Amino acid sequence: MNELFNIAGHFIDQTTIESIEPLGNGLINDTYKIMVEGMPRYVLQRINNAVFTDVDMLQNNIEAVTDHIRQKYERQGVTDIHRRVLHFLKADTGKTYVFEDGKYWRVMDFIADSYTYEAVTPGYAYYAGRSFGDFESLLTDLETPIGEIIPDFHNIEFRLKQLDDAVAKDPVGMMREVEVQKLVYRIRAVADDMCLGERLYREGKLPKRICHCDTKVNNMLFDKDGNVLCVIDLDTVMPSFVFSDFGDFLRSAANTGAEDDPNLDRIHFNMEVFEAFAKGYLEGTKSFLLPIEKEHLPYAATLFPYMQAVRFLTDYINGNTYYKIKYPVHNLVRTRAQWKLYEEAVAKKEEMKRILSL
Ligand code: GN1
Ligand code: MG
Repeated sequence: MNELFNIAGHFIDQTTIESIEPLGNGLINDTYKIMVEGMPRYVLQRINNAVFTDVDMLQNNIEAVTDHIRQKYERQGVTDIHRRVLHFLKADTGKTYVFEDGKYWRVMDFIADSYTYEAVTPGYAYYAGRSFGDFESLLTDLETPIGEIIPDFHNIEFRLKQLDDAVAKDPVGMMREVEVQKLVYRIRAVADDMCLGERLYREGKLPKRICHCDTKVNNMLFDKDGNVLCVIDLDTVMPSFVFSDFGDFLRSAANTGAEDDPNLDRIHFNMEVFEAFAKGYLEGTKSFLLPIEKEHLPYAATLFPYMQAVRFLTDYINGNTYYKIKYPVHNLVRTRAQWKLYEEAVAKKEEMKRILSL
């Protein structure tokens, strides 16, 4: 705890802090809220620098994105800007992060009276679609270059290659498990189809845009009436296909079960959430979305559970070195759940096309 108080002291007056408490369910960074006068006032985060190896680039990206959005809101006369876009504090080092004892930390303002959800109703999904669409739209004219903070982050060919490497090395002997072998087999059987996006890109047909790239439901703040206040967790903002934001939101929001649900019977793909989210997303992106991007949104809805299954299984085979886990087979349970969701999404592809009038 003392460590947290000392770190916070680089950003704010340490004597005003009442307590520092854990916040949220992120799988990568460690997040805390800093309590001042009985209220959460700031968010303190330890940046996982095994995942984000270039923290300077990371914070430059985030500052460029938040400054750009803030300026646009100012020009548009938006009144509650401090609730609509994240604001990172400068430390006594002049940067928006500090490095101490081998760890990186940052502090941002806490947005009061805001809520995060692990599941949403279709109504909320509509607002979320609109907000992620608006988010991409606001960034189409960003001139500051945004670095690819995790190279090939949503490149499924690369993720499959990582799986191949894990299978070949098999560092902890997981390939002895028949279930793991079967999952690898199933993943590989459809791999070519799932790499469609990368092929379209190489053929020069599909653009990359500045995307959020981690559009899980819980990366968005809502107000008490269900309106979206603010898009959060901006670490992975980088050039990607729009499929990233469309697909990853549905991966979490359209899943009727949990991301790591041990009961596969609970996992279905909710088409009402799909329809509402797609409506909002298409409205938000109407100024720039190309027909080829729209046409492949159903593919995106299947790609993200697939990619997440590949990533969770790879981590399981590697001995759980990337994602935080709560029990030894957590990554295997997550893989099963994501695979089930992938199958459910595939079964709904024709219906998705109908809804999108494709
Ligand atoms: C990670 O940190 P968090 O929980 O928002 C991951 C995402 C995965 C997600 C799976 C940098 O996001 O890509 O989709 O877990 N972020 C990174 O829940 O790998
Ligand atoms: Mg998050």
